[in-house]
Amino acid sequence: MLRFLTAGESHGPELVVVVEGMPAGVTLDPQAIDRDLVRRQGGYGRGARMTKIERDHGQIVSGVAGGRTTGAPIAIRIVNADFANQPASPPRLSAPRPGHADLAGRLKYGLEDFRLVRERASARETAARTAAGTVARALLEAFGARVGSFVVGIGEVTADLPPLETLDAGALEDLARRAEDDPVRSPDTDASGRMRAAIDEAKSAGETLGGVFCVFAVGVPPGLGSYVHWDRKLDGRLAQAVCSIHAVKGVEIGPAFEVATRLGAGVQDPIRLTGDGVDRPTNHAGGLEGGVTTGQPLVLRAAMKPLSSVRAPLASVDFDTGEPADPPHVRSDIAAVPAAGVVGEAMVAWVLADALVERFGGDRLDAMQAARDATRRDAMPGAIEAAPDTDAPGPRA
Ligand code: EPS
Repeated sequence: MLRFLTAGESHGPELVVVVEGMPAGVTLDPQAIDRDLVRRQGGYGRGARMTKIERDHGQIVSGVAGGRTTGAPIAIRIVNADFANQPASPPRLSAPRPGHADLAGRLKYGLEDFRLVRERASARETAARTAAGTVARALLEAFGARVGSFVVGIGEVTADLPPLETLDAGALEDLARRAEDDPVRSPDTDASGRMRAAIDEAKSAGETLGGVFCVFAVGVPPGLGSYVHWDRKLDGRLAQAVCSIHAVKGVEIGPAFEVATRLGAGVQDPIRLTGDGVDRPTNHAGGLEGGVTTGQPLVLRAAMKPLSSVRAPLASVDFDTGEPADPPHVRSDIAAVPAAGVVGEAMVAWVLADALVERFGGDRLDAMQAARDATRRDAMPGAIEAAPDTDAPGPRA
């Protein structure tokens, strides 16, 4: 099993992530961690901290030797530059901010200073997740799988994109390449201009914006996940991982909400014979059937609510005085959808890497690749060589 834990507060000295269960022998480029950290830090609509203060860098402290993983836990540190700017005793926050975890933190942990909740609930934690995601990507790459993302919409502006179910691996990667060069990570440059204008308008009004991003994975080996139990279904595992990103409130696999409005026959993905196996002309299923990867591109979209720090007064209560209160407006990003897409990549990469380890064994890369090679012909019509023992007792199909 692959797992990671992060530690650290938003304005504390640093963030730390410990990745455990990575197989030995995976090539890990330390600069790839920084590249992903820089991608996450950027995006038009970020606030002063991201644009002026932080320069995120991942320092690998264990688990990698000679550029390869050793099988030992991999610890990575990311310093918070803003720690140096913090007062020795920051003022107490006694009124919870609606939309943030403040009130939940009091109800859950009995914390009286809402600042203590905010410190750990902050989306700053996603920098550490991004570093874990880069480690996961390194394993995926050894299996020919790549993860990418692009922004679909910010506020009311939506990119003009082809229907999701028609996008093959090449088309998805092309969209991501275009998004990579765009200030809001939109592949549609015309919509990008309107998204930035909407962000400018929101900023002047003291407002914030949410949006939708798409994350995909191509080259994913078929057979990851399982249909036999609810908690092994990969669609559920992906939705959990992506929904755990700060401010993400919804996740759909493939064009799920659109498919829900149509008749059944038009939204299945036929199975066709080709010279060397089978193929699927469409991908309404988003790369998963029965919660198992099909080998088609895995495609999901996530909806992010507008960030909760707005200038307009929001009704709250001062828990020290018991009086109605307006919590002070604090520094914030205007829109963090481009960043959330990068974090989405990290979470999807993580879930897929975990499923790879589960399917092919997780001690060493070469043994995993040999196990993968042994399953390759299952995708071809014809008998499967090492079929399960059909004489075993039990129900017959
Ligand atoms: C965040 C508030 C802002 C964002 C922060 C998330 O930080 P601050 O309160 O220091 O201005 O910049 O995002 C990050 C620091 C980051 O690395 O993404 C929040 O309240 O969640």
